[in-house]
Amino acid sequence: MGLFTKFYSGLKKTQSKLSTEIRRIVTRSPKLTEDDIEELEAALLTSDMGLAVTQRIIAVVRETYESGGTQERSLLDIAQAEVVSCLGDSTGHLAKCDGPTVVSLVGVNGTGKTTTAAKLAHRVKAEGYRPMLAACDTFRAAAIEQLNLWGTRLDIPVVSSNYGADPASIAHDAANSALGKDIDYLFVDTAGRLHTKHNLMRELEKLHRVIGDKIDGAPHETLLVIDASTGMNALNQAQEFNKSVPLTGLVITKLDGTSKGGMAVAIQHELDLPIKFIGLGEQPDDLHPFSTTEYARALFFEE
Ligand SMILES: Nc1nc2c(ncn2[C@@H]2O[C@H](COP(=O)(O)OP(=O)(O)OP(=O)(O)O)[C@@H](O)[C@H]2O)c(=O)[nH]1
Ligand SMILES: [Mg+2]
Repeated sequence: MGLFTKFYSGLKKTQSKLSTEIRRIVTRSPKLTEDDIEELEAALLTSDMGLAVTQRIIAVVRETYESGGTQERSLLDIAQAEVVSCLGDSTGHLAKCDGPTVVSLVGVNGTGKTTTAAKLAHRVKAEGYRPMLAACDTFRAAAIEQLNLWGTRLDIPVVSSNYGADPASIAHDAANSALGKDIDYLFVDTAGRLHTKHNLMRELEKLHRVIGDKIDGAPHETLLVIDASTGMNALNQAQEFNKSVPLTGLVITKLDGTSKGGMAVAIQHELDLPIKFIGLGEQPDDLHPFSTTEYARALFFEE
């Protein structure tokens, strides 16, 4: 299945809501009225596209319709082109350096960090690299078993310890193990934490410091994992996490379960941080590099 087909089926909820609304507006009358424009604006905002991008789309729609260009370009095409022009044409990828590349997954509780760590490890393994997982969530019940299960299922080594152990000491051990075993990618699964809890943020800083002492430049990627249903509160999460542990990118998960898939557009537009991957399901293959053009195509696809 090509990337577009995957995006399209993963974003079905958002796409069908948007296209149904837009088709309803367009087929109602041959000419767009002020009411139609308002309804279009509401439809875009309901998908969590954000005010800035929505207003850009609306401005181009007005311009095109006022200059009589209705026949050439449908509303869906205009919206798609505007989203690409707002976000630029880019596709997410992971950094790779000499020796083990360390990728830390951080974020608030339940966003999909552990699943994303496993999916990423699975992904680089399929590309021919040697991955390893570090179970640095020693806090939440069953977190260690959860990562170990993924390790068994995907045949990927996991470094873990006991509940209550210092996450930084596991990171230290995992770094040693990765260096000793010629590992290409070490994925660090961290505990969920609220960005407002200062002691937990300090703990995360320590973990990163310790791993940086063992492996030059580590962590090379710090990815904030965001649940798509969070909406604009994600901006706040990103800003606060970024103050403690400089982020290199975002992963947006659970886009398959929401009709608010426009939030990826708003987030990418508002933050000076790339969305590197998106989660479109619970299975190992359901993580995809974020491509702005394919995403925009899938959002505004006309069946
Ligand atoms: N539908 C869907 N479910 C997802 C996706 N990513 C993760 N999940 C599910 O979300 C739930 C939470 O995922 P975890 O990976 O445990 O989340 P976490 O951030 O590690 O959670 P904590 O460690 O408790 O903070 C699980 O049931 C996952 O299967 C996704 O992209 N789509
Ligand atoms: Mg977890």
